[in-house]
Amino acid sequence: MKERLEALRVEALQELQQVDNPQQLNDLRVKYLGKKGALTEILRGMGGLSAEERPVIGQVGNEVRAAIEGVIDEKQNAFLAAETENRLRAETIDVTLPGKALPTGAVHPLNKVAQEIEDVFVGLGYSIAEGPEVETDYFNFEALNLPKNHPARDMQDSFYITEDILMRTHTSPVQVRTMQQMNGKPIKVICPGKVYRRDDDDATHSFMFNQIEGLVVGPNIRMSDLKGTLLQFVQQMFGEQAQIRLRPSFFPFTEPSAEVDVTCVQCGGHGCRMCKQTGWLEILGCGMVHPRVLEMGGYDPKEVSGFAFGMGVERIALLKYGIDDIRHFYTNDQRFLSQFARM
Ligand code: 2NL
Repeated sequence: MKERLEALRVEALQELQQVDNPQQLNDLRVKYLGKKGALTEILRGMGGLSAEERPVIGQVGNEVRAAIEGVIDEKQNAFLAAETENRLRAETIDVTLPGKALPTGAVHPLNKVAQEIEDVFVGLGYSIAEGPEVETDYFNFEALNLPKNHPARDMQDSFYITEDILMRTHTSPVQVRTMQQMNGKPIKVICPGKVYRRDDDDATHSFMFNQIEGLVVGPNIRMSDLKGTLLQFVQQMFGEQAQIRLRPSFFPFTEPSAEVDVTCVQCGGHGCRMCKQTGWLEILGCGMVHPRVLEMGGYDPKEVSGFAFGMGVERIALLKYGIDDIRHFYTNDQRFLSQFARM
């Protein structure tokens, strides 16, 4: 019996050496150590042994079992270790690999320039006011001193919805609404937004464009306040070297009125193709609020005065980025737009 046990040990250990997967290992465990396994089979014969032989054979049986179990555990651990290593290898991330560049969006250049303009005036203490794009004749024209048969009210020039309702042609109606809401109190607002005019589109005109108007109303507001404000704006927008000049002009809602030029952004004022050798570029219109407009806004022109200005965002953006055609802003060509993502 002892010889059979020793032979079993040798056979089992030999066979275990050949094992190369967990399934095989488990099959051998059953084959040698299971309830109906080879070792159990041999030890079943212990009933026929003498009292002296039984403990000796029992001892050998335990040793053989321990030896086989030992090798099985060893193999088992080796399989486990290999499996863990494979899993870790599969999960390993090389953090030094370059990342994938994801396509990112960017703010449209017009919105970017509008934001910059707004930031300058917010920095000067202005509030921002918005209003409807569909307006009544009263807010768009009448309250701005453009009487019923004024040429600017020509049906040919505006998008009318009914005889009395139209797409606003400037953001001034927002300022009229602001004046009426402020009940005679001082005002310092800018009004950004889309405006609509029946123009044929070309390099410098569009039936829809973005305007920013400003309005300041209060005691002793002077033309010098207007000039200082506009110089501050222009220098923050185009650089400290920028200068302005005012030329007399006419708007029905301001008196006096002026057109404002900035020193050419291309040549700095020496004269070049961009400024047609004048050294100046026109950037906005302005003036002192007409007394009748103050009155219709609920203000007493003997008590307060005000200045106002209006500029086209497209025009400022064209100058700032040296773009030659306003239609680039609306075509949405990615080759054009993506250039502003990095600026
Ligand atoms: C331009 C010129 C201007 C105004 C807008 C204004 C508004 C009120 C009262 C008086 Cl409520 N004036 N706005 C004044 C002067 C010029 O815009 O060339 N815009 C593109």
